[in-house]
Amino acid sequence: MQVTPWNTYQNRREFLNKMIKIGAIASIAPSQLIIAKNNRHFLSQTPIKSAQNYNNYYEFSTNKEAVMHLANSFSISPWSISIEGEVKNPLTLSLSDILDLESVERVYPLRCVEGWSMVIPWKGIELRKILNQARVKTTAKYVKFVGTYRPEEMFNQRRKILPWPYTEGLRIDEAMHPLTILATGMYDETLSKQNGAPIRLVVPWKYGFKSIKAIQKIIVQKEKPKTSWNMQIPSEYGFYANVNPSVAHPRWSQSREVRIGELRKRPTNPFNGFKNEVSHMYKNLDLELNF
Ligand SMILES: Nc1nc2c(c(=O)[nH]1)N[C@H]1C(S)=C(S)[C@@H](COP(=O)(O)O)O[C@H]1N2
Ligand SMILES: [Mo]
Repeated sequence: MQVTPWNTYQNRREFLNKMIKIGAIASIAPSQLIIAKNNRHFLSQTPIKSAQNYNNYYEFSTNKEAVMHLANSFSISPWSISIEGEVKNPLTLSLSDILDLESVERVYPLRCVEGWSMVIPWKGIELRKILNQARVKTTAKYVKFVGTYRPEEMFNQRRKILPWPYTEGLRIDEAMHPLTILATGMYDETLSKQNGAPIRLVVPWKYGFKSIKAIQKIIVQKEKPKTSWNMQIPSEYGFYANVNPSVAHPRWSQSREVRIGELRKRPTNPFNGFKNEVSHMYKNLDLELNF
């Protein structure tokens, strides 16, 4: 039997620890190489701990590491979502109604407008499933998503840092796109509170702020909805917010991003890698004006 000398063992262990610290192991483990549906890029998942410890969720805190602690006492049961507005069949679905629908699993990169990204394996349902169930009228042009207003549990809502409740919106064709999902889980677990439990939107070709957490209402409408970030700082956060490396944020470039766990920046992909799937929706739109 061959015995590994102690110092070799020790060195290897130190090397391994270092690699784990910088996330390099996670990016080469072959079992973690997964191809997103319709996406030709190989994606290695961000470690679950990073996805759960580093969160934007302004209702709780603007400190990313504090969110997981502050969201802990947020109560998410019972929960229901209403689908209303320009629909023939308005619905109120409980969380268990939603969990009974046909689910999908999707590995998507999440690109924050701040310049970092993570690769997260989601579980959820396609949004178009429940929009079809509500029977959207032909007059419908947009969908508005309303988050939760509960300042007694979401302490940061006592500060007027954003118009509350957190509100987002999509054009109807974007909402009906098969890549657009409502997530109820990630990494084979129930969605954690800091990630938007019990149910949040995920729109993979748009900046992360479009993917609103803890949704209570989905309102189909004729008018373009007013959205929280756009109302707060219209010159920096547009309605479309498609990931676009060639349109800079007024205060920083969007051409590259830091994948959490990696050391070097990587180039940002147009539409976050989903150009083939979604660019047809924007043929008649100036993407510099409609940022
Ligand atoms: N309700 C709500 N949803 C939200 C936010 C928020 O502050 N409140 N932040 C957004 C931003 S800026 C990002 S980048 C993502 C982060 O999602 P994650 O914490 O699951 O990675 O959530 C988005 N959804
Ligand atoms: Mo973000």
